[in-house]
Amino acid sequence: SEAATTPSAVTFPKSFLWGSATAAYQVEGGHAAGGRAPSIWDTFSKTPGKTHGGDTGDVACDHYHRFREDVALMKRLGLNVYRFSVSWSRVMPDGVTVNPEGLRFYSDLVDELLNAGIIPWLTQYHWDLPQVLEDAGGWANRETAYAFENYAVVLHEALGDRVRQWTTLNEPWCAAFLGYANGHHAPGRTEPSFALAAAHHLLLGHGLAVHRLRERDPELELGLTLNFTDYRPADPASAGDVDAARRLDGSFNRFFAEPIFHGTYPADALEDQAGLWPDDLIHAGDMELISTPIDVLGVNFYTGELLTGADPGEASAAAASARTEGGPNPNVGSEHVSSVRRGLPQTAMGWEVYPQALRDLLVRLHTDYTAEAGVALYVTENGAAYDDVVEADGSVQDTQRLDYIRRHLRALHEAMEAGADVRGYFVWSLLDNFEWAFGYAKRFGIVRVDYQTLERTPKASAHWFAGVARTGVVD
Ligand code: PNW
Repeated sequence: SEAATTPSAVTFPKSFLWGSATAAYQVEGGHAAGGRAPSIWDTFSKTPGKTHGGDTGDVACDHYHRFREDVALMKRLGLNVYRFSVSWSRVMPDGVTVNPEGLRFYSDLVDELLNAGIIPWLTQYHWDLPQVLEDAGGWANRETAYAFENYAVVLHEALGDRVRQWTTLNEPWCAAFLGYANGHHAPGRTEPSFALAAAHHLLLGHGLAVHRLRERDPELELGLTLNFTDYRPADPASAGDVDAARRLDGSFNRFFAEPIFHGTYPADALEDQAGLWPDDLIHAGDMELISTPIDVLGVNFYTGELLTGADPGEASAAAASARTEGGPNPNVGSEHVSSVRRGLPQTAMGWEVYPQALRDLLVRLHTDYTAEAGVALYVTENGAAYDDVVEADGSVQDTQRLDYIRRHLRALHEAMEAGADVRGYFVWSLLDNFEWAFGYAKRFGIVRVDYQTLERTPKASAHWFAGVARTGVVD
């Protein structure tokens, strides 16, 4: 009703989808259940010194055994859609042979979601490559792209009758550059040329899968999810700062968007990375495959950064310091770029809260890429880690997280008013979970997980978000 909304409340279209997101290795646990074999994240997390406190995803949120409870929880919160990823090594433990018991888990999950009236939104790859494929060279090996295509077909055969929203990759930047250049992520390699090979083969795998799935099923909604950071020069009058922002925008944002939408790597990024690209990496026809038309671009957004190139005295890896905790520079070809704080409030990850950047980014993506291609935008991840406090009554009053989500939804709405075709929003994450190298120390959930009892407790942000999903109104 009118009276219930404040004058500045914003209202989203009825058709707008409200969801939450997770990823297999971060929530499932059940690491050896039902014939699952190790992925690179099992290996990496069990390598001393790689994750906070040696945390692993062996148990995680035990979603593998508790998915029915988690679906019921989403239903109670009134969410329309659930973005989950499939553990490749659960479904194809040796990378080749299909494991029916692994597939059954996802089939049961999908049925449970559909019975609850929740749309299943499947991500094929959220960083957990089967270890056997890594042993054969991982994403640096071109064959992995073809294995990924076969994996797409296996999933589509088993789930395509019920799953219509299909994301090939989540954040190939992280998989390639944190995994193979910076080493903060599995497989923990630190070879710039491997990272570039991995990036190309990830994109190739995406293209092969989209091409193949489109042939099999023209009505499927196909896409991928990229992570974007809004990079701006700290001092717009400084040529060094302007160049720093251009470089990271090139190697992080445009590096993936340009091949997908325009079939080329950005010329300036290629120049910055000259001498680092392996010979003969790009075969004839690759770029056509990579730019196979898609329907949906998923956007993961957390922060915007100011950059400076002015002080080469600062460690080059400082560019990503807040996001990777050091290690070799993940931004291959962009040494001597570092980030400058805006002085804004930060989340527990050290990421500055700057919602305006989400509005600007969505408008830019619409203008530069998606409008012309007739592609819909979804924010497939947005959210924040905070050091939550459990009150005496057991509740979690996570007002900072609630405020983070509220402000980003308002920015998203502004982008829609400016013409961006954004059709849904997924909060990261449904549950507190295994935050990669940060282990269980960083909590992103709108639902608290007690890692002793595995009990789930919706936080204040979850109750608030349920209201948004029900009314479409953000106050
Ligand atoms: C994303 N960076 O990770 C992932 O898709 C999620 O699995 C993760 O839990 C979430 O964001 C929160 O971190 C990122 O360094 C990791 O730019 C690193 C970066 C960005 C996203």
